[in-house]
Amino acid sequence: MEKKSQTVTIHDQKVERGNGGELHQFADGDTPLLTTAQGGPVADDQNTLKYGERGPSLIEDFHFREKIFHFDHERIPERVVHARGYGAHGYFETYESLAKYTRADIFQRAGEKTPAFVRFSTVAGSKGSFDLARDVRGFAVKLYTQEGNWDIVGNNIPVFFIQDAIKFPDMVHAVKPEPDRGFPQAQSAHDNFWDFISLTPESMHMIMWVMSDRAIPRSFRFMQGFGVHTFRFLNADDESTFVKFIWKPKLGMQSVVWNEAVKINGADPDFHRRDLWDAIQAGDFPEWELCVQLFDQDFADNFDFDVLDATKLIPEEILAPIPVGRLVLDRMPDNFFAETEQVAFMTQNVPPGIDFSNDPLLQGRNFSYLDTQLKRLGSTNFTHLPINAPKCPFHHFQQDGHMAMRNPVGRANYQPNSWGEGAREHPARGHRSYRDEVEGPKVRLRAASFADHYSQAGQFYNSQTAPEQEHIAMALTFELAKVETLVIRERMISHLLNIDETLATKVADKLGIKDMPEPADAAVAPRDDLPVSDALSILKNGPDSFKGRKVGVLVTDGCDAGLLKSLHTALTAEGAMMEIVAPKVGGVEAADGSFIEGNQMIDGGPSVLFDSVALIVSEEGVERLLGEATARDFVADAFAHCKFIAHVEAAQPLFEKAGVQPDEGVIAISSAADIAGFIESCRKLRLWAREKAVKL
Ligand code: HDE
Repeated sequence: MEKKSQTVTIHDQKVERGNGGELHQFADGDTPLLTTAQGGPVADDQNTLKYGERGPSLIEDFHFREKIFHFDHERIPERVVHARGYGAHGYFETYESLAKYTRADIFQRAGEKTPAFVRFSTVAGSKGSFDLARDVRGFAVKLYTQEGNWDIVGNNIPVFFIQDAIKFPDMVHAVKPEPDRGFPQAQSAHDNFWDFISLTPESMHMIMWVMSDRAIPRSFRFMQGFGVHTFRFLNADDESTFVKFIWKPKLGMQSVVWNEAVKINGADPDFHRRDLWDAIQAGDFPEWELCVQLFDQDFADNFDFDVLDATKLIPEEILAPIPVGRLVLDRMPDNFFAETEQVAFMTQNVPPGIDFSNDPLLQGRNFSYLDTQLKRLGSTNFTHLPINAPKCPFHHFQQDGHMAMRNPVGRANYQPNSWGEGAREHPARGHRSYRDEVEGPKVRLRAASFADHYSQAGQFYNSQTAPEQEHIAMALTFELAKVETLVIRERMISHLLNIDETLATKVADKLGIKDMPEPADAAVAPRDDLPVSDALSILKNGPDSFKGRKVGVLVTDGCDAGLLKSLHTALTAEGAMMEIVAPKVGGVEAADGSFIEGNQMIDGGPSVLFDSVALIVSEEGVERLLGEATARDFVADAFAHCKFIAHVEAAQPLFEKAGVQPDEGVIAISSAADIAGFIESCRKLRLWAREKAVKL
């Protein structure tokens, strides 16, 4: 049948409708011509080629077949760990020359800026899992230095579960969904994980960290990063200094509470990636300071623990971190897949002047990261992808293979050659390894110096504030309560007894374990003389500013627009953000007749998405809110999560309805001076003193 087309106008554009109602918008003016991947112009992208209007499709339709073929192959294997991640571009700026310690080019000149790409991630969940899982966060930094790419593939926790890389597949299998049932997703609260952990005492220090608030960060912007292993700096004379890397966020650290995390995952599974996106789009560029802990062989020999053991850290009070530069993230990728998904981090990417230690975890990683790129990116030529290519000149004779986009030019593709062509190595400028003297038999043995699994776990716990200790106990209880096999719960209690007796007793009590087990057999007796390290606590190192945080303001028709404006001005001056939460996202009409647009409707903007909240409502508006469960939850959750709440007098009935007994963190505002007081309180981030009263 003859095609009957009809021209209609959509968004001021003349568009043709086919006889099935489908839209054909033709290339003209600025609209480019749609082509196949071969560059062939396409006439119709709405209908497959058929024999007759209602007849079978034709295999001859090369445009259709190419389009579907490509679509079918859009996915590449997700990372086996750290699948869910989010990246951003930025730069690293060197503070001072570190030539005394390292000849790495990046550390030679003060003020030098080096392009960087960072990818944050969770470990256990798959690519589509939620952001606020209780988990370690990956903190992987690629620095495109003038002497090749340097990847610091770290985490937001300075220690790890295991000491030897050979245990990694077991550890990861145990935390991933159980293989017979295929769940739980992105959670460690299940039998397999705790079975493995309870049979692996070396994981106890890490367990204290992942059960702490470090594992539920409020934002990537508010967490520390660690290189974890001991590395080496090598200077021009090949002298070695051991080094540990720490990234410290300029905005300070902050975490959420577990009940909040659970709700955030429902309200906004992309909470962390949205936060980074929003901050960078708003020009509020997150920043970290790179600090180094430097030490020599003497220090290593005299330190309480083995510096090659990745389940141990060196307390900052013993070895002060020295700031050596800053990392600023100021640009989101143009395309998530091309950059964040295809970025290939590798621990073995080190420039001259940076070298490895013999940490058996690091040594194993140096094999894994190259191997995994071939599986994921499908070709040995993954360095040809722009995100992975060095930004300095490079020359080598590697050629051909899948998707080879750069091949050697000229006759010589080998060295040495008689043609005088091609690059040559340079002993002075190239990467040299530290001339480490090694001796001993070939053995499969764990060093005796790795055997103390409990002392630093206890030190971590003892260094926390009371609310943080309580959170650890609650997290352990939550996780172990999901474990169905009683003997695993008990085994964990027996380990906790070696870490802290009060903690063990509390968790056992909450789990309803009546007969306390014996403490686990310890290869080395746990020490109780390790001093408190304040650097290990989040709350002891909180920010003294509300900068970078977000207030959710619940408004109704008839609200005070002037007060709202004053709040907005004060928050902007503090460097904080504000979002309007309204009964209808279209907005509300204020008492003075002005119109206030909403950013969220109440259902979509629960208080868990904000660092603190304000209730700027009218009496009539509140009347209507009292019947809304979401409005009551908004207030009840903000209170239960120990947030500061600003409110106008008219909001009172909402507190009653939400079952909230206002305390000093519930702050009445009616003037600019009150608002200043509210913001002053918000700098403390949470009113932890309330936590006992709300007993989450
Ligand atoms: Fe990884 N790890 N890992 N890891 N890791 C990977 O590499 C591995 C370890 C870390 O955003 C994989 O490209 C082994 C410690 C981060 O793309 C894989 C061992 C630390 C990322 C791999 C470890 C990390 C990875 C999976 C034990 C903190 C994400 C996909 C010896 C210091 C990087 C990939 C990104 C990713 C192996 C232990 C951090 C399979 C064998 C310890 C941040 O190669």
